[in-house]
Amino acid sequence: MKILTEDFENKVKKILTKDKKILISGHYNPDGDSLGGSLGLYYLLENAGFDVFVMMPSDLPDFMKWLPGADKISIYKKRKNELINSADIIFFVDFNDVSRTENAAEALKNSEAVKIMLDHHPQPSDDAEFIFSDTKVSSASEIVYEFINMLGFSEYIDKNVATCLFTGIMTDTLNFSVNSSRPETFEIVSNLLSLGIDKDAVYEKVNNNFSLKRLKLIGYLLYKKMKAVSDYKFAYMLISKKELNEFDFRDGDHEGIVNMPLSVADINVSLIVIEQDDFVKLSLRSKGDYDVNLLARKYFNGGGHKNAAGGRIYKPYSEVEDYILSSVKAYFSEN
Ligand SMILES: [Mn+2]
Repeated sequence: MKILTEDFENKVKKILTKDKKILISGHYNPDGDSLGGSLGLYYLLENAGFDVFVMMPSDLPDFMKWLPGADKISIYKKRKNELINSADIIFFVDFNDVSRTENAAEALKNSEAVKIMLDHHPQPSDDAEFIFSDTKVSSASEIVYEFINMLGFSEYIDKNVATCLFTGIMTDTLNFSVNSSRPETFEIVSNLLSLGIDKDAVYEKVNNNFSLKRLKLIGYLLYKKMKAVSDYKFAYMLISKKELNEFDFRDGDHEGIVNMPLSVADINVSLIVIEQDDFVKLSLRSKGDYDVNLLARKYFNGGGHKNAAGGRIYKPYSEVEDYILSSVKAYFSEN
């Protein structure tokens, strides 16, 4: 499913002129793809002589703060409405609905700027006039690469652009283990590598850059907290606020942890539940045809991709486990 607004290429080329002020926005709790895609596009447009700036609705996870341009990102706060209101063009990178920007959503929605969505999540909303979205593509960063080529701007891809886009592709494919069977993905990676990026250093900084406490948290979760429901080949873990504090848990720490139960032959769906102040946050992962996007959309006020999704439950933490078990049971009996 490739959604390209009719005559997208010509219309966007006409709009994208150097007298315009361009804002690039990622999603709330930005991941490697949203950051890599946004910063790659940022450097590209800057190299090409455009007036461009980057905003994220919330802070970067620690393991992404080394990215080229990370220090140039504005983190959205109410006063940043000026930033949004001054933009003529706004790029949405790696999200399909403006609600994914949480606290920045209202200002982004109300802005009169022309909005261009560069994404790969299913069912893009009509929050952008121009949509370049393809669920078959590994990452929004890969979409950004295709977008750059479409504009005829590939001569402006330098080492910074390449490092950012590579980081997005690598992280969204879990180091090329999922969503990376299209030959085009590797052709793009090959082109990025030829620009002299340090692939091994990117891998190290992303994957081997965590705290000792996080490792102990993983041990604790897998040993003490993980439960498996063998009837449904499903595993889940709940983490309370108290436990989060005890292990100095940071945003982004659960990335990776939720994948671990899937290394078991008989587990096809994994779910991690994290208590927040006003709600309970969920992260879901699956193997093969098990569609956690559907599960998250139907029961957990969320969504995402077939094999990776997120959601929220607006119930007291003490009631969440029962709700999850009944939801998963219902889901498996329907599908
Ligand atoms: Mn992505």
